[in-house]
Formats: sequence, structure tokens, C-alpha cells
Amino acid sequence: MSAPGRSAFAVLTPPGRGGIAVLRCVGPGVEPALMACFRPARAKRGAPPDPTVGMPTPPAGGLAYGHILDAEGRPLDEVILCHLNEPAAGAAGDPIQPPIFEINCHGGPAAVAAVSGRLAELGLEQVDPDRLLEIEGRPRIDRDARRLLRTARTPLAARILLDQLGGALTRALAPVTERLTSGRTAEACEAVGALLSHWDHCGRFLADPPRIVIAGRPNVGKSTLLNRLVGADRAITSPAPGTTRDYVEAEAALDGVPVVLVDTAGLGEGRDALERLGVERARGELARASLVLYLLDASEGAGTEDEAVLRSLGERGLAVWNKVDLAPRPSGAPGVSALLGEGVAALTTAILARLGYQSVAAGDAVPFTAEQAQILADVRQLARTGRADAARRALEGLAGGAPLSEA
Ligand SMILES: Nc1nc2c(ncn2[C@@H]2O[C@H](COP(=O)(O)OP(=O)(O)OP(=O)(O)O)[C@@H](O)[C@H]2O)c(=O)[nH]1
Ligand SMILES: [Mg+2]
Repeated sequence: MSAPGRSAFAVLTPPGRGGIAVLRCVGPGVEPALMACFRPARAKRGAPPDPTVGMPTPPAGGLAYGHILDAEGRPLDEVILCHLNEPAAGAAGDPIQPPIFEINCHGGPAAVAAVSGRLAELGLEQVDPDRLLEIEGRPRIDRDARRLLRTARTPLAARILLDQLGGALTRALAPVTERLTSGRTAEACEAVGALLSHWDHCGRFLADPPRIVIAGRPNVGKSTLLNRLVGADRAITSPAPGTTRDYVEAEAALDGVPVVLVDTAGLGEGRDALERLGVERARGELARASLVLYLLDASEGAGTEDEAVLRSLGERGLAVWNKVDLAPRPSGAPGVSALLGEGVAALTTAILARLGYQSVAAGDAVPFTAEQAQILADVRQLARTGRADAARRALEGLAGGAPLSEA
């Protein structure tokens, strides 16, 4: 929810070294603060801003090059100041936007600290970027999409989030509200059900990438498969059994779907204390996994212990034959040569199918946070039990401005 009268800024760029840092400033106090500290390059050099009049800031939609000055009128950094409000904002029917400016200054920590310090001195409160989105008065879905876009790791994830930022999910909620209002409860439930299925087979993968653990006996090729799926030489491989001791975690994309892959020590008795510790860790990873690729060596076949582990994993286990370049694939489970890459595309398809992932079309509405999915499930439950008004209010909470984090 926008806090009227509140003025704040956030550093949008990550800390560290870089060419440019971006500070976003929001609120009614921003323009007076900038008039007191920003000197456009076209203004007379050396002229400190007159505190009673100040220097001009760019008009809505405009940019200005110049300097941020300290209280004595000395330059703190060279900047480009952008006035981000739409020139036509405030026209009839438009929501009134708080003033929004962005300062592009140099990216070094000292430059950012100097500009931030000056803004704070002039009364702007420094907040984190998520909080600033709330102060801007952005609706919940918009804020969540922007927050996740900051960390989106694959183009597919970014594309789906961008669709939601562009209004796909919000637009899909309007007919649900309309049906709830006009007593067409069954149709409303059907529409919510369609959204929940998009969450289930796509959105939840964006919110929380599945953890896929590669396990199996020593030397079956687990580390080689991790490297193959990641597309980089991440884990040490060798012909000697017992190479991997600790688990190795790597981010990867399977057909564009973000996942976390985990390579583990080979399961078995363990020849020494160190190996036994590795096996213990591997077992811990099995328990945490969304899916376990249980790797078997096609040239050796499966033993009773392999079958016992697979049985204990149930639906979370997927048997995979490796080294099919050395021997024919023994059974119906997917077969690969992690070393040569054979069968890896089909394995990727099998993994995504087992995880329940299905692609969505461009522009489809996809709930993409667990909170959104929970609210939609509540809406459906309320509607089904004849509480259409409560369902409508819950839906407004999803589309509206109330911050999730403060709920
Ligand atoms: N021919 C063939 N060799 C493979 C294949 N995958 C792995 N290897 C070889 O098998 C040996 C063991 O591979 P790793 O990936 O280190 O096996 P691991 O399961 O991680 O072994 P530990 O960490 O010791 O449990 C290496 O020499 C690999 O090159 C494959 O598909 N075909
Ligand atoms: Mg290994």
C-alpha cells in the first residue's frame, strides 16, 4: 500500500564494483530534495543551488545530466537524473502516481555511499528495493513479479514472470470476480482451477526450483552426469570408486526450467571414516530431494541393494541406466551415456515429466508464488462452500496492494 507523504530511496543495483549504480527515489519529498542537491550541467559551474529556489529537475519523462552536490555545493558524483513519471499521469481515470526519480551514479561503493548519504541528509529514508515497491503503491502481483525477476535464472522463467508483470495473471482474475459477483460460482471455481493447474505444472518451478539429487553406488558415473546436465566441469570424476566425498550442488536449466542438481558420494559401506561420512551426507540429500536420479551402471546391472533404495524412494526415485555405450540398456528405465551425451535429451524430458512440469503458452496466466497459489485455493474453497463474498474479498487481496510480507 502506498504511504502518502512518505519519501524514500533504494539502491537497486547490487553492492560491489560496477560502472553504474541506480538509486530509485519515490515520494513527494523527492523533488525538493533533488532541487537542493542536483546541479544540471547546463547550470553555471560553481553556483551552489540556492536553497530557497533550488535547481530545476527534469520534467516527467525527461533526463538531465549533472552532479549531486554536498551541502557546500561541492560535487559528490556525476549523475544522470531520470524523472520516471509518465508525462500524462494524473489525467482523469489514471491512478495518481507518487513522484519517481532514478539517479544513475558511478557504481563504486564510495560513490553510492556519497549519493545515498546526501539523500538521507535531505530527509529521504533508505529502504530495500522490495519495500520501495510497496511505497510506490504497486499491486502485489507486480511487486512479486519484479522481486522474482531480479533472481530469474533462465530466459523461460524471465519470460513467464514478465508476462505476469505485463498483467496476464491480473487479467485472468477479473472474470473470476465477475462470476463470483453474478452468482456463477461453478464457472468461477473452474477458472480458479485452471490457474491452480498452471501453478502446479509451471509456476511452482519458478518460485522454488526443484532439487534433483543424483545418487547410486560408487563409480556409476554420477559426477559425470552432473557435469553433463550442468554443461560444465563442476564435479571431479575419475575411474577410481569413492571420488566424490562431499555433495556438490549446481544450478542448471533443463529445457529452460531452473533446477538445482546435487551430486553425492557413492552409496555403500564406505571404506573409511571419511567415505562413511560422505555416505551419511548422501543419505541426508536423498531425504531432501524433490527427485532422485538413481544411477545404475548398465555394464554391471542392478543389485538387491539398488532395488531396496529405489523402493524406499517410491515416487521420488527415477532409475537411470548409465554407460549404455558399454552395454545395452537392461530395462525400461531411461538409458544414457553421461560420458558421450547419448540419451541425455530423453532423460531431461523424463525428469520434467516426473516432476510434473508442463510448458505454458506465451501470455498465459501463471500464479508464481506459494502465497498466490494458497489464496487461489482458499478462493475456490470459499466459493465451493457458498461463501462467494468472502471468496471475492480474498481474490481482491491477491490482486490488490496489501503487502504479503506484512500479512
Ligand atoms: N564408458 C563410460 N564411462 C563413463 C560414463 N559415465 C562415467 N564414466 C566413467 O566412469 C568413471 C566414474 O565416473 P564418475 O562420474 O567419477 O562416477 P561417480 O559415480 O561420480 O563415482 P564416485 O564419486 O566415486 O561415487 C569415470 O572414469 C568416468 O569417465 C559413461 O556413460 N560411459
Ligand atoms: Mg562422483
